[in-house]
Amino acid sequence: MHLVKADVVVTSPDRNFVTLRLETDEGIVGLGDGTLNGRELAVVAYLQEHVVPLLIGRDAARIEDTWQFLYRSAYWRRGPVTMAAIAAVDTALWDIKGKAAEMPVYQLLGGASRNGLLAYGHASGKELPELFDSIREHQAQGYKAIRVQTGVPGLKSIYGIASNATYEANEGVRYDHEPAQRGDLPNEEDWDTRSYLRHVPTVFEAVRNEFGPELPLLHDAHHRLTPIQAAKLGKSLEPYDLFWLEDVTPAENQEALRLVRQHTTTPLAIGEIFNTVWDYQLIIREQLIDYVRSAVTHTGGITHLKKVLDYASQYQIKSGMHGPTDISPVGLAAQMHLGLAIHNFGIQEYMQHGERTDQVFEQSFTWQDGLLHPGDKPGLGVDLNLEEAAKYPYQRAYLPFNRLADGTVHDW
Ligand code: KDG
Ligand code: MG
Repeated sequence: MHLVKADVVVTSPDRNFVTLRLETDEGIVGLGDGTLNGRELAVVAYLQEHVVPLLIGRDAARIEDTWQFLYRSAYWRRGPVTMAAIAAVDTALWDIKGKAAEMPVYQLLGGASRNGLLAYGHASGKELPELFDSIREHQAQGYKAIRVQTGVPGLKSIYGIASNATYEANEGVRYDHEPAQRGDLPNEEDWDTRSYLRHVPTVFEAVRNEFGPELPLLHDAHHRLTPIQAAKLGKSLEPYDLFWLEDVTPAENQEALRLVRQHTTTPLAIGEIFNTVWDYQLIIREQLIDYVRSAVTHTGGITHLKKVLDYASQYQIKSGMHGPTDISPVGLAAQMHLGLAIHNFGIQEYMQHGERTDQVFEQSFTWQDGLLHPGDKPGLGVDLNLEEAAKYPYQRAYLPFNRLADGTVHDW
């Protein structure tokens, strides 16, 4: 079975998505997600200019060989653009293999290791009352684990707090809490580490007092701290028994986590901006983390992320795959299949896409009693409705960035 067609579909129903659509000579269609939030067209160009011409005529069954060929023959390795493009091809080939075998992808990966995937949602509120309402709403929707983000005194806007109120009010659609804001320039936000470090433990104390000790709680520091600040935060959150503390230090410096680890037993999660197993080499071997945050979409697809997670399993490190809305329904489905199959699944981030997105991507997963399941349709279980997709052309969008009070650019 050979590939005869490869189209890169860009659509922006609630936000931009990049989907690779492969077709075989037997008429089987496979989908792969290559969305890189705020840099979408770089992946489109990489795919269209450099990858698609190499795919036509290739044997669709040779997933590992195609992965190695795309990775090694480029000579230039790693990086988010390259790895998202390879992920799109790899995921689409798994979709094709599942359809050809008439099996859901998780069966090809060894079959289910569990009945469903524990998922966490994003509760947020600028102040405590809004935050508590948001946690209750998530519980009412069935979430059994909840990420908690709040405002910080003195800061106007901050990562993780819904800034979609205006958009919602104006356009009547649900945007999300992780905007790559549509527009010609990125939004500027502000940041103050001392205020954040003082405030966050008080929020978790209030949440534990209100919701009790059982509810698994997570928090994302989003790369904004130095190692010693991160160590301090981990220590100060210990009484509130977090499920994990995410991205405490900028991901580039993996050795930073040694220092954090020496000071705190709060579990650590990292890796949503990592692309390969080599980014994890030191922190997995030295057991500096507890959860791998990589997404199928940004880590070379199912083939490569499975290798990362198999390596992690030797050290009792589990998966915590990245699942905000900038992972498309295709990418999310791919990681549900992977998460269902591997033994060292930990938790799946699940933010829920908007209605328009769900019309463009027809999905067959289930979400019941706080557990996700990818469903049993052959392949990934997602169809792309091309007519719907064509209604929503690409819109330029940027992630926000931070400046300190003195004007210095800071991690967002
Ligand atoms: O595109 C950036 C988002 O994917 C990121 O901000 C989301 O940190 C994130 C998370 O944990 O979901
Ligand atoms: Mg994160």
